[in-house]
Amino acid sequence: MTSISALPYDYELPESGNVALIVIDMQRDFLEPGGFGDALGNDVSLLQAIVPTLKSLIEGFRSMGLPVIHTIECHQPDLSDCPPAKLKRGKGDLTIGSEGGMGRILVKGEPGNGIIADLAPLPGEVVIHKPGKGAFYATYLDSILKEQGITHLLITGVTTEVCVQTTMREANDRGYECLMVEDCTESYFPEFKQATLEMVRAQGGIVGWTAIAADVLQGLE
Ligand code: C5J
Repeated sequence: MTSISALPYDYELPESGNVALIVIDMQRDFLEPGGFGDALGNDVSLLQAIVPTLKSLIEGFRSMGLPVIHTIECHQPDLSDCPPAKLKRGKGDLTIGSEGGMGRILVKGEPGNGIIADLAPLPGEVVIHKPGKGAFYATYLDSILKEQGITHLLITGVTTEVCVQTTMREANDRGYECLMVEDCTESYFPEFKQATLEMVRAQGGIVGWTAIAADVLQGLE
């Protein structure tokens, strides 16, 4: 039994082979100056700050032969997979499909839609293209995890209160034991990150656990 020091109490893994690292939406448009997040007036340096720690965690998983699964929030070029409600949300000039600083916003294959170079997926790693905030909605993620016998998910990426939290809640409802890695997730709004971490682990871990990356790596070694 592997045990990771976590909140609200230690997180236990029956066998290390049952765990996957989920890296949510570490995309250029959310993290780089000139991208969508920046154009909306957000401070992207907040999100960039987690990259070194997340990179170490990803490399730790790779060195242990454990699966790393990446996600990308994106839509088809004709936006046929974008619900009208999502498309018309917000009142700014830039919306999904608009021409942004790094190509069309949230459109599959555009430069800004890709994962940042520092965290580029390795050949053979699963990359889930997701039209929703959660990584389970309208994707094959659940089948891929089930095929590989994965029961435990360590969840990272951006933004904490949107795609990361939605994915963790979707996973929890599907029966996965989930842990959010505190220093490998970030929000443009620090108070939203803090609130998310607290609500996840409240009431005895109602959605799951939280822990820092160093404790995750120590527990898995
Ligand atoms: C957002 C995300 N915030 N990856 N996407 O729209 O959290």
